[in-house]
Amino acid sequence: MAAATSNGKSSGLRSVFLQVYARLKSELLQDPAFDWTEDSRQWIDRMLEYNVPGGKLNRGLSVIDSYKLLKDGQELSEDEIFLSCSLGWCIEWLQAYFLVLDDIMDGSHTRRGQPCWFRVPKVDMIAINDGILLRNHIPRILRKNFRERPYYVDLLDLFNEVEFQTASGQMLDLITTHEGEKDLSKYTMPVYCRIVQYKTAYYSFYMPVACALLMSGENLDNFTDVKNILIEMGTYFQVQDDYLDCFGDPKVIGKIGTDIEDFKCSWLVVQALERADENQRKILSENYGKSDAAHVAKVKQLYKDLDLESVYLEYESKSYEKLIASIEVQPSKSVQEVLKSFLGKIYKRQK
Ligand code: GPP
Ligand code: MG
Ligand code: MG
Ligand code: MG
Repeated sequence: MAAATSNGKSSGLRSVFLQVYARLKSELLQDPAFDWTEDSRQWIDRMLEYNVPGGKLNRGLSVIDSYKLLKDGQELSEDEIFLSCSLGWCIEWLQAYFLVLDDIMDGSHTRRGQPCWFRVPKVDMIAINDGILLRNHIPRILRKNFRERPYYVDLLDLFNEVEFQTASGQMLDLITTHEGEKDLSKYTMPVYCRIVQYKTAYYSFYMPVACALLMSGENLDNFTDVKNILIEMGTYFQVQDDYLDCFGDPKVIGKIGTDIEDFKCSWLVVQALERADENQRKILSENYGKSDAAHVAKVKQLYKDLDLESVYLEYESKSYEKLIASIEVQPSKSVQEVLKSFLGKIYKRQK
């Protein structure tokens, strides 16, 4: 582990991070609270390998990056590296739990370049229980490794709060779809922002920085400005997700979009509705939310006719400028660095 501590390069960090994953997995597979059999151990091992480490790992790695920046670039001890990596993995576990269930709810086909877990032969609805287990692994990792730390209770509280916010956002995402099916004009920008703030921004953006702050001994109540900036960043990130769902390359993003088929309140449909004339609105209401390729193609053509690509590029640069401006008025230089580093990871992303 020591070799990678000194340079702080992200490739080295990544390999240290993956070593910590192997250790956490092995601890979970020997959890004394369960009477393991060969089959059950194999199942969890395969389920974890399939769902936990295969993503971009942005959220998890951001905990370590942020913690380092908060320590003003000081060398981290072995202990600090292990702890910050473990918290990073707790967020990756949370993400795996959400994605396994989200893919069932969205009827998705692929994720991270492979079939969604519930589509794997013999998995099917066992995936629901696997999602519950992934969720249960988090407090077990925290108990084993953080129980004696002064911020243990705050960590548990953070994970509980953020899970609640995300599940509430998922509910909004799902029930808004029913409203939209009755009346497409319900899809407006304020409705959209509320959904994505809850379903994506808290767990993907606020959470990694909040973990690093807690590890640094900070009180999260003193960081509401930082939280608001991270929520803005999370909203921008979900706009990118929605854009890539339709216009991204599935080979690059690792998943095939389903937002049009699923009648989602996506950023693209909100923008289209703001710009469509009567005839174009008719095209939308006749074709949006249907699963066959011909209907989907009509919606995509309408997005092209309305030049939503330009609207998106404009939105990207405006959001970036706005975020940088609010970051630069932050009093702490190291907090500025944390936020800028996070923003740099997602600006103009293709995957
Ligand atoms: C992303 O939405 C939101 C989540 C993954 C949160 C799910 C929350 C649960 C409580 C299950 P998305 O459906 O747009 O993501 P993707 O495009 O990756 O499927
Ligand atoms: Mg989904
Ligand atoms: Mg979803
Ligand atoms: Mg999506």
